[in-house]
Amino acid sequence: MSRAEQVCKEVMDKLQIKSKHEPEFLQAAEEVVESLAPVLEHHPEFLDAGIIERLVEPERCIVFKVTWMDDQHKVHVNRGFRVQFNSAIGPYKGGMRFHPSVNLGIIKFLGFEQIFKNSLTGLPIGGGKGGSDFDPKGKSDAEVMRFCQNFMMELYRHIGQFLDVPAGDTGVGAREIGYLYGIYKKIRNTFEAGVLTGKGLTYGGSLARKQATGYGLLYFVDEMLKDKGMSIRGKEIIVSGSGNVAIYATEKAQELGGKVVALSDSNGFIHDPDGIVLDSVRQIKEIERGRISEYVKHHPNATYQEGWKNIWGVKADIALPCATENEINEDWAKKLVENGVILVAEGANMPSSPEAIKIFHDNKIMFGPAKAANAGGVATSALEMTQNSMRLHWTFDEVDQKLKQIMADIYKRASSTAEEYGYKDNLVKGANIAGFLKVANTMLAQGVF
Ligand code: NDP
Ligand code: 2IT
Repeated sequence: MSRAEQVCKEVMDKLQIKSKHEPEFLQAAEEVVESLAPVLEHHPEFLDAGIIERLVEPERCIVFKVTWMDDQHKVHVNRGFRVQFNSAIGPYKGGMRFHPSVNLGIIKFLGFEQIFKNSLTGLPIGGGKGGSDFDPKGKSDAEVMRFCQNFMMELYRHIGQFLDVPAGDTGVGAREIGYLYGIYKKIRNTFEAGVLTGKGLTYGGSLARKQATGYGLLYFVDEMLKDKGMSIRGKEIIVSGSGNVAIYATEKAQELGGKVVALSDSNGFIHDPDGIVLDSVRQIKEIERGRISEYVKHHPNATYQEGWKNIWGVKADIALPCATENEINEDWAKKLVENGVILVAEGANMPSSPEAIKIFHDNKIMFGPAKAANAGGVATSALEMTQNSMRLHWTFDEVDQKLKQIMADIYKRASSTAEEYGYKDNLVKGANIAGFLKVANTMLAQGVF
C-alpha cells in the first residue's frame, strides 16, 4: 500500500468510528476519499499538511432548539442545524433543508458535498448546509412563518454576507426564504441582501435562480450527450420528484426536444406516455401544494402508481433523479440498464447508491454525478450574491447564459480531469478530483490552523 493509500484508509477507518451514526456522511466521504489516492501520489505536500484529515472534519457545527406555536397555540420544539464545513475558497454557502428526516448526519453529508460542488463552479464559495427536522407539509402559511422566524432568531448570529450564505433546498423555497429574510432584516436592522440567496425578485433575488438547478442539469446533460455525438431531441426521459429541481429540469428537457414521461412525489409516480403537461404539474405542486396523483384526473391517458421508487421501472432513454438521496439502489440501477437507459444524471444530492453507480459504470451508461450536474443552483446563487454586491440586476438572459457557460465549463473540467488521471469517462472521479484540487491547494496556501 502506498503512503497515499495508507493515509486515505486511516482517515476513513477513524471516520467510520467517529461518525458511525452518520451513514449518509460516511457514504459521501468514502466516495471522495476513495477518488483521491492517485492525486495524493502526485502531491505529497497535501499529505504533509494533513489535508484529508482536515477536509472530513467540519469547521463548525451549530445545533439549536427552535420553539414555535401552531395555529391552535400548541407549542412545538424542532432541532435546527448549520454545518459550516469549509471556508477555504469563500464564505460558507449551501441550502437549508426542512424535512422530518433531517439530522446532523444528513446535514454533514450535504455540507461535505457542497465543498466540492461549489469549488467546481469556479466561483468563490465555501461549503456549508443547514436545515431542520421541521415538516412544512400540511402547515399553514402562518405556521411556516412562525417557524422560520424562530429558526432565524438563533441562526442570524452565525450567518452574514461574508460569513455564511444559506439558500433553499428540499422544503425551503421562495416562501420560506421571504420569511427568513424579513426577520433577519428586522433583527439586524440592516438591509444585507447578500446574506441569503433564492430571494424574491423585488428584494434582491436573481432572475433564473428558481430555474437554475433544473436548467443547469439539462445544460450538463446536453454537454454529456454532445460529447458522444448525441442530443436530447426525441429522447424519453424520467424525472423523479416534482419539486423545484424536477419541475425546471422537465421544463428545459421539453424545450430541448426531450419527452418527459414520468414524475413522482414521496407517495407515488405518474406515467404519461403522451408527455407530461407541465402546467398541470405546476398548478398541483407549486400553487395548490397538492399531490402528484391529482395529475391523472386531468389527463386520462396518464396512470398513477403508489410507491415512488417504482418510477425507475418505467422504460426510458434518460433518467434524472431529482428527489432525494439514495433513491436508486443496485436493483433499480439494474432495472434501468435492462430497460435500455443510456444516461443518468443527478439533480438531487447523492440519489444513486455506490452500488448503483458501479452498475452504471460497468454497463457504460453515461453518468453525471450530483456535484457536477446539479451545481447550477448554487452557481446561480453566487451570481445572485454578485448582483447584490453590485446593487444591480442582470436580465434573465444574462444570468441564463452565464449558467450555461458554467455548466459547460464544469463538464469540461470534470471530463478532462478524469482523463488526465486515467479514468476516462468517469465523471465521478473527475468531479471529485477537480473539486478537491482547488480547495486543497488553497488550504495549503493558507497554512495549517
Ligand atoms: P423540493 O422540496 O422542491 O422537492 C422535493 C421533491 O422530492 C418533492 O416532489 C418530494 O415529494 C420528492 N421526494 C420524494 N421522496 C422524498 C424524500 N424521501 N425526501 C424528500 N423529498 C422527497 O426540493 P428540491 O427540488 O429543491 O430538491 C430536490 C433534491 O435536489 C434534493 O436532493 C436537494 O438537495 C437537491 N438540490 C436542490 C437544489 C436547489 O436549488 N433547490 C440545488 C441542488 C440540489 P413530496 O412533495 O411528497 O415531499
Ligand atoms: O444542494 C445545493 O446545491 C443547493 N441546495 C443550493 C445551495 C445554494 O446555496 O444555492
